[in-house]
Amino acid sequence: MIKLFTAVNAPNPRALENIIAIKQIEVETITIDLIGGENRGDDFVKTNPAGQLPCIELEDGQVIAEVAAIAEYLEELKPDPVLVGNNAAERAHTRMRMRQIDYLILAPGMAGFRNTEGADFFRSRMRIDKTIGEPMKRNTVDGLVWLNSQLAGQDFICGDQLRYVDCIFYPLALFLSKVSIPIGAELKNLTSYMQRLSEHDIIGAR
Ligand SMILES: N[C@@H](CCC(=O)N[C@@H](CS)C(=O)NCC(=O)O)C(=O)O
Repeated sequence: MIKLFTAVNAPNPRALENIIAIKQIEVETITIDLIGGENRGDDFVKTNPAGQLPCIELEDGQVIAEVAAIAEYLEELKPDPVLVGNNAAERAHTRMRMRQIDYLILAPGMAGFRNTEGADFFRSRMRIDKTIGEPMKRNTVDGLVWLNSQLAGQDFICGDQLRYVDCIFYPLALFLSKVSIPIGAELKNLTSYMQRLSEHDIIGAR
């Protein structure tokens, strides 16, 4: 059985748990103490050299990190329900959206948080530079404005179907909105989207 290394109350682990639950894939769950730094300890870094969560370990011992890469793997393992796409063009579209969301919103958003409100927590884990925090947050807000425009007339990030990008974006954006970068009420397409996802029985639960 696949082993899932996860953590409580953390948005990237939550994103993968969403995908696994939607696809109804049975996994053995191993909870790592992220707050206590177990993910950065010698033992766990042997499993995932990136020292982050989540990751999965396959039956042959191979470890895969990065939620989007794991989502692609799980889609090949169990294509139904579809979370990447039904054909080559749909799959490319989903991957395009994931890259855009990562570059324009999630990467600057997490860097913004880690270098401001999160600095004391992350200082022992990575290089912290408070001068980059606020510019990163401003870039994130620009990304949110862009995403708001892209969501006009559609229910999900890739169109009218839920994709793994939604499973990832929602918990990350929710987390960032609570701790660091609120979503402006004027971004009506985006706030409606967040409301819609909060009503999803798996993604919005807890
Ligand atoms: N891009 C990675 C992000 C992983 C990540 O940032 N995980 C966070 C939890 S939300 C983490 O491990 N933080 C603790 C740390 O970096 O020490 C993914 O898709 O899995």
